[in-house]
Amino acid sequence: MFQKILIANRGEIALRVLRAAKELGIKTVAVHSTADADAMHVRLADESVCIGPPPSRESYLNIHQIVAACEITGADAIHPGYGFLSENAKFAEILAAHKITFIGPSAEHIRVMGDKIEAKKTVARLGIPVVPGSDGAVTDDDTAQRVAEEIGYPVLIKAASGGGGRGMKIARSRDQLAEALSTARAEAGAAFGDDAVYIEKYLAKPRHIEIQVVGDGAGRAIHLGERDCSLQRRHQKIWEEAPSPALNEAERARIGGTVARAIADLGYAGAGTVEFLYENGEFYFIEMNTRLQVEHPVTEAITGIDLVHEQIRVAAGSGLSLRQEDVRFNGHAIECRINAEDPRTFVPSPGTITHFHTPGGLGVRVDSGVYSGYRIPPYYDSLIGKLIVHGRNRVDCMMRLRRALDEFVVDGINSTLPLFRDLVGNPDVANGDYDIHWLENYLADSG
Ligand code: MV4
Repeated sequence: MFQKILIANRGEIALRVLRAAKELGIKTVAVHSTADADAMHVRLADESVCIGPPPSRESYLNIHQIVAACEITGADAIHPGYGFLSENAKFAEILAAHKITFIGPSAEHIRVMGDKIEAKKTVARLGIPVVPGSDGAVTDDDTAQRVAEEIGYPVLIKAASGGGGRGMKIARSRDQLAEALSTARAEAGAAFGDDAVYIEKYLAKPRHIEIQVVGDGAGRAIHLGERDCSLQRRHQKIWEEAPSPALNEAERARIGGTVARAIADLGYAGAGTVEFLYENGEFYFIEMNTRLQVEHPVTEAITGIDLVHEQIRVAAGSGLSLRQEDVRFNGHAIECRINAEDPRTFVPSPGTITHFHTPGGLGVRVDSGVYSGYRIPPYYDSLIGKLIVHGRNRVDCMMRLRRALDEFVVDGINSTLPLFRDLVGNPDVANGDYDIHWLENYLADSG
């Protein structure tokens, strides 16, 4: 097992990883920018190293500084958290060259899943259902037209180097296709330095359902069920829950089994998420994330499994702590992302939190790196905490969530708490009756 882990991140996720390391008896090293000298992750770590000025590219994305911090402190391994360097194949390679363990999958698996065309080909070969579309990149109008006629309009043109919703264009009919293709290619080239695009059937009202997996890198993998992340705005998830209100036990076992088999065959190491669109009872792969995700706690709540423990174990060569038959799903969990933003316009609201009080009690977890008197710097994302509530079933979970939201106090800045207080009282949300467009329609209608 590792003696010392460096956490190449900040905020609530840095605390999340610190806690898991401490529980395993592993020493921790925090890194921070000059803007984060007062941050909780710096206070809670055994050691800390300042790695640069506030802008991320000079600190949390600065590979040389992070490797140097690792060598100075003698850390054996680096946990990247999410965002920043977590899905950077080059970073994983550089660490390998320095004999530092990257707590995550191989550089090769990160690279394959980062190229959305390669990812889709790879998972399709492994038996995962994908969205009907082109076999690979499409460059000419004739091929685009042939594919579109085959799958039927509307079609969606996506960038191979995109992901997370960036660089997509819809063509609703043949006369829109050529322009959509050339615009998509030009925008992809400008945004990513790669103009490769591919075509898919456009799904009009899907849910976003993702499967959590963990592989041991040696041909074994388990799935930990799904999360429904359909409630989102501009590709930012705000509410995630497990299990999905849309799936039954048989559907869960079937898609979970398919995904776990595929991830095992791939030889994948560590935690990963396979994202699907779900419409009319069918799953369609869209992307795979090769990192721990923001919303991982809802899976932890319903399985009782510590995902960061499993990541560390696998990276250290200790293997998974459990088999598929040991995984049991218990009750229902919902996560609300509390952002320092205006609850209607979502404009960021950095500044000093004058008062911060978190809810507690049975089934309530708050993951946050902030405290009363903390000043949120303007340089990073606006997540200030996550409220995760667990109940014996969805109704109990919603009752507890309403109560926990009532207790939560964030003063001095704007937060998205009022939005969640509205959402828990909404009949569609109460019924689990929503798709990926629901929240944007709701915000437009309630304006
Ligand atoms: C789609 C789609 C409809 N049809 N693909 C957006 C993010 C990227 N990961 C994939 N995305 C979508 N791909 C087909 N074939 C609709 C979306 C989409 C979406 C997906 C998940 C969560 C929120 C979304 C919001 C808008 C569009």
